[in-house]
Amino acid sequence: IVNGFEINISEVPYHAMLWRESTVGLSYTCGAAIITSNVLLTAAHCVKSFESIPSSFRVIVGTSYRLSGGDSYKVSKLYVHENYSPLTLEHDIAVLVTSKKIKFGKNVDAISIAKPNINIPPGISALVSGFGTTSYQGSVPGTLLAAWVNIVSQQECSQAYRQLAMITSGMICASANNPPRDACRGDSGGPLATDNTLIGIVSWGEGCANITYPGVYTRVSNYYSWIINKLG
Ligand code: 4AZ
Repeated sequence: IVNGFEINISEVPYHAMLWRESTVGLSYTCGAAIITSNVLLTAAHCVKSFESIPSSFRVIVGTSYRLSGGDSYKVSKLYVHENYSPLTLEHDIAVLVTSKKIKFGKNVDAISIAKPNINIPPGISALVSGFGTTSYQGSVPGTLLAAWVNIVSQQECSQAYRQLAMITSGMICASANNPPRDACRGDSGGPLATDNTLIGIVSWGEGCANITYPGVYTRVSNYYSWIINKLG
């Protein structure tokens, strides 16, 4: 998160970290958001390469610290969107199912997902949280950061990215200025929330906190039925 503020996990109890276990050890992978007592959402690009080994992933919930505290749960199932494209970054969403029920409390809770009929007017503010870098070439913070960003219209975002990429209906953009605030590397998969509702998943962008290029998020409301289907 660039130009964010330190936030206590109790203010964003739906925030989770995704780690991956390999022969080399555990490595921080991405953010995620708790949506039920055993289901989280993340970005497809966070997990696509290891789709066939869900048990290599752990989610850590309930901590404001990157390297300490919280409760760890093994991932038992992982669903990457069938139409996810690493080229266009369309449908950048995945569902994680934990092998045990997540224990909820002051620091751990689920967030409602945006329904298909939700109205998200350009200009409203939403909170993005994460353990990602504080600038594009910068370092990772030890503590959870968050930033308020403003929703950008599809037209304005498409115009900003016209020479680089397509902004599709499955994406939602947000940015903030003075100082420029944005998600950055390592924030991917993490939540963009407003009004106790998950509206976005950190997906991509051209650099970080570049006022020319808004941050791009997966538009959760577009995937409501897809998500519900995976819940079984
Ligand atoms: C990344 O590389 C990344 N500013 C995530 C978010 C944004 C840019 C890059 C949005 O994970």
